[in-house]
Amino acid sequence: MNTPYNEALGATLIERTKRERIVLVGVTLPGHNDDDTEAGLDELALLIDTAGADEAGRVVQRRDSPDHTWYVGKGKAEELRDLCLAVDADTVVFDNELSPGQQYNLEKLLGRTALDRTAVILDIFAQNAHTLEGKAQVELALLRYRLPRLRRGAKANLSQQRGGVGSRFGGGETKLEVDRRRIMRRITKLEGDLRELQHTRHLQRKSRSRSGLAAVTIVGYTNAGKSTLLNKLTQAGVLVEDRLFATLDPTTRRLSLPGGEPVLLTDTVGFVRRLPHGLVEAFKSTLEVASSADFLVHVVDCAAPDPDGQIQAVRTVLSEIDALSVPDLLVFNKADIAPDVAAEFVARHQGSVAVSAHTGEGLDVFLRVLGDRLRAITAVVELLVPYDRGDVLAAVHREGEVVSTFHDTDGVRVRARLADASAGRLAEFVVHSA
Ligand SMILES: Nc1nc2c(ncn2[C@@H]2O[C@H](COP(=O)(O)OP(=O)(O)OP(=O)(O)O)[C@@H](O)[C@H]2O)c(=O)[nH]1
Ligand SMILES: [Mg+2]
Repeated sequence: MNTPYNEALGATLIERTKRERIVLVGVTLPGHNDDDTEAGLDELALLIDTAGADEAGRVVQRRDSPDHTWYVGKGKAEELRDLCLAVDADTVVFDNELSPGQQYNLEKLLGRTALDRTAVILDIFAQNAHTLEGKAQVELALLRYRLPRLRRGAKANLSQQRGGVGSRFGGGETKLEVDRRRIMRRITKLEGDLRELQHTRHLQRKSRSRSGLAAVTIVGYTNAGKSTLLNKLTQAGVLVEDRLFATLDPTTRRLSLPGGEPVLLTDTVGFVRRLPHGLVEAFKSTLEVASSADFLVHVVDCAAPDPDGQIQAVRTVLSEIDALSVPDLLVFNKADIAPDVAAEFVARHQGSVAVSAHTGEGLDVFLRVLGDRLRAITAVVELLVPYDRGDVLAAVHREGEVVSTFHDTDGVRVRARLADASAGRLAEFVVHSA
């Protein structure tokens, strides 16, 4: 496997020949209970499975505050070391965020790689990035994560020699200064590349908004069924997998609503609880498809253990990228396997709908509601189109929804719902806007 950031570190990655065995560690801090910690560890287990490793055991502890040196207490850290030996674990992963110092101390004590949740998420993103932009964004996030963790003289351990999740985040650096400078240069280069890619993306978006179509972006927790929904509605052929973060790069397809008005529907990267801030920062340009959309379709997995928590986590990320003000529609998915939960959530969230992107159940209602909601946010304008401008009339019909037409003496008076972009482009024919 060739991950993008090897180049930056001059490291050679060994093929993943075996699945790593990982011990998970969760700490319950004040304000949380043990169930929260277990739920966090269940999700971490899914994350490490997606990253290509197996859970070999769990350790939990309740604490008033993290220990400065090891995060857990000394006794617990020693217990962790014994467990690692007993179950032959390669790596330990904390569900909580470790400081570079804690990570270093733990690795010394345990004799194995110690990672946190952020590192695992970064690793999954690294495996799933395919486009130039996606790869650059992941590499940037990884290097920013790695920079404060570079250190002198730490011994390469077993899992580092084998490759795998641990090898890409642990220590093992000797040429400290050289590496640090090289990484900083690479970060600057990537930031420049990304600015350029973002500029291109803005130009593309501009030309798209000139098309006058409303931009609808599908958002939601990872594995909620966003890509399945896009595929079902538009035969987009986006990869669908029962794993986290299957999609990183946005895909856009044209979709005609029941009223005939076309919209642009975009599927993009999923969110997760405590999505590392550095990653959100690095993925700003990808996430812009949410903040710059006219409308968001928020897909929720009803079969997930805690749909409410997932809705909240998605909204937290949306607020981080300034997308909370974009109007949204909650879509409760997987109603085929969790019909009771779906019904309960629809009853609780006014205006929401239940669907199964898999069977297609409920999609007719979804499309009708989506059309209604979009109509409610697009203004009705009145245009006076001269009789010799059949092209303008055609554009109004193509891009908007015609409410009424009246053949007047000086041309056709058309009342139509038009997205702002269309109305702007046809401004010279607009005689009245509501
Ligand atoms: N039973 C059932 N399974 C579904 C439904 N929608 C999606 N799935 C399954 O859920 C899993 C995730 O679906 P995706 O469409 O890849 O989910 P996503 O939200 O795009 O996920 P990421 O791109 O990884 O964030 C796949 O195994 C799908 O087959 C549904 O309505 N019913
Ligand atoms: Mg997807």
